[in-house]
Amino acid sequence: MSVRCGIIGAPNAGKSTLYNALTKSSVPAESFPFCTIEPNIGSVAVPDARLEAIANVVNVDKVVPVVLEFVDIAGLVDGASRGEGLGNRFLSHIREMDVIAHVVGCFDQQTDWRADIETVNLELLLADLGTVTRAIEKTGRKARVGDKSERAALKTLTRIMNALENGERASSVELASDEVDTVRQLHLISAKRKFYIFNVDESKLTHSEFSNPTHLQGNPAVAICAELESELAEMPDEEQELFRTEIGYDRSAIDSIVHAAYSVLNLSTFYTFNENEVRGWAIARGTTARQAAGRIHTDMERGFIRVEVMACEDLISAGSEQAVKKVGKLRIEGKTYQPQEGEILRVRFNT
Ligand SMILES: Nc1nc2c(ncn2[C@@H]2O[C@H](COP(=O)(O)OP(=O)(O)OP(=O)(O)O)[C@@H](O)[C@H]2O)c(=O)[nH]1
Ligand SMILES: [Mg+2]
Repeated sequence: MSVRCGIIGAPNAGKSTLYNALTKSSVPAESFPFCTIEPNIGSVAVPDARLEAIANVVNVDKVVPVVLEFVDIAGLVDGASRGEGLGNRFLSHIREMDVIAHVVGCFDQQTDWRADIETVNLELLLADLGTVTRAIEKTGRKARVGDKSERAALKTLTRIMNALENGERASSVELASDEVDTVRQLHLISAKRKFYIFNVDESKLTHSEFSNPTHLQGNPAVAICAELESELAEMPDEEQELFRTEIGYDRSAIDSIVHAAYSVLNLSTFYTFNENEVRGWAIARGTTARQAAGRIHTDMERGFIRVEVMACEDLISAGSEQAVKKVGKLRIEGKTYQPQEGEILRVRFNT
């Protein structure tokens, strides 16, 4: 189970350096434009101390964390949507992502990072505009031969086109429930949730200019130092922690990024365990117990009877499932129950 995160930004923003640090792989990161030629896909376990704690209590060795999947593509330059540079070739990979991480390089005094943000965002809008325009042509042909649903779709698409032409993201267009599918099918980049990653100089990590910028249209931002992260990635875990404490920056890039991705996607984590493993799952808040069961296995959703729920803190402090039951903190819930952050679920179902 993974959350897919597409890394975009201007050339030399530090995307590959960050990607390497996160995935500890070795994608070449060099200071010339378009160092990244093929998109790179890598996975990172979401750090989660609760998994280990649960595993301890229930006495299993194997923990399966939530995974963040990253795709690193080439930088987007002015004109990318018309085929300039290489970034555009990989936008199709970004279309498959759940969330967009826009890396902004500000470690070098010379870069005009505000202009870089504008350029990248404009190219993304133009790329979406191309997608919508093609969809309108196709839908228009069908609408002319009198298909009613195609005529409705055409109206929706035209509204999206107008918004994009006004420089607004597709996500800013309010859609009626019967319009959602038409837009979803296009996988527009500007319809996706996004957050900014400011790649700053180590000395500026705690600068409020970057940790709390106000000009990002409500999209959250985190500040990291890709170079520092790539040095830390080489160290053993305990050393990394010491180092971070020493420089007064105790939040790792992956923690910040997970936090941002969870917040823009409105995700929460629940857990399951059996005699073999403890597993973490990320679901959108508001997902029902039955839908959550479907994430584990489609049979569980189909044959759903009820779910037994406990807070992982209760299990950890009580020391066993039996003890949780004894103090009356194991609850039985039905299919419409909405699991809360940190709960452990045991789904009962008919096979
Ligand atoms: N000083 C400093 N240099 C950095 C930092 N992050 C990246 N760099 C350098 O900037 C250059 C470009 O970094 P990359 O990670 O390749 O940039 P990119 O965004 O992947 O570039 P493209 O793939 O060409 O779009 C490299 O020489 C990095 O070492 C940083 O935080 N501080
Ligand atoms: Mg790169």
